[in-house]
Amino acid sequence: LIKHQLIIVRHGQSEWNKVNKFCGWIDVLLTKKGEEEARNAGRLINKAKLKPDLLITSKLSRSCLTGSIICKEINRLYIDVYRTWRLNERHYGKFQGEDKTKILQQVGEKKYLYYRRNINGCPPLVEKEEFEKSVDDRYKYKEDFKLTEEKEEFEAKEREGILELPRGESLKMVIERVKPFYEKIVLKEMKIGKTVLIVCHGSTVRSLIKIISEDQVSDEDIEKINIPNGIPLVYEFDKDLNRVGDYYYLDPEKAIKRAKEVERQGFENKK
Ligand code: DG2
Repeated sequence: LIKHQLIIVRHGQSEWNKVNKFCGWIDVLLTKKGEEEARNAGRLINKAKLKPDLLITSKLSRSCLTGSIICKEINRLYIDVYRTWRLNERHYGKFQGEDKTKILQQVGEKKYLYYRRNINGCPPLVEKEEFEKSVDDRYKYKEDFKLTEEKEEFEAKEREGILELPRGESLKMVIERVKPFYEKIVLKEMKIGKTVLIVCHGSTVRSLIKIISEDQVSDEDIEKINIPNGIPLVYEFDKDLNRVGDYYYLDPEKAIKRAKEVERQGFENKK
């Protein structure tokens, strides 16, 4: 019997998705198309009669804005919001701001695929000084509201550990920072009965899939998974928070088509 639902969405098209640039931790906004994709995600959530009680986003504007647009569309702007750097996109190191086709030509197809999709593919790191320029006060600890007791404990640890932010990451490194958040916050919130809506990024959605479907999605499988913008996927759980079946997209047809386009990025300059 299904008791809990978890909804996960990649933000709508960003300004840099549109122009084929690696983005990572660079903070860009949504395009008009991206805003429409976010509204559409809201409509799909409505249609599925899902009612999120808690919105979780990364600290990057494209995810925050997508979350707000969805909540407006589903008429639930009042729900609690939690934002965390742990759900930020994978730090794309020195590739951030670079054209995908240019990097493909520079490193060749094999390495390009390795950097983008292999679980161990880590881009060259940005220098410490360069990184510090792009870090602002959003990454300083701030308690916004109280969720569960575990959250307080988790955030106390967070305060100690937050000094070392990433300067380039593989998916494996992303999984390491997302996993404790999923276990300590997301699962605990679901346990007390909340339907959680997570709005994040291509690689953080992939890391969540790897964490939640661990027994079913191998390191090789995850390499083939591409996440479309703005199409919610849903996980269902029983009362003991055991996963029931695998995740499904609320618009499966469109999800397959859009995921293909994401996979082809850099190979053809499709908008
Ligand atoms: C994209 C993902 O992340 O790029 O960092 O450029 O989800 O924030 O748009 P998002 C980026 P790919 O790994 O698909 O190349």
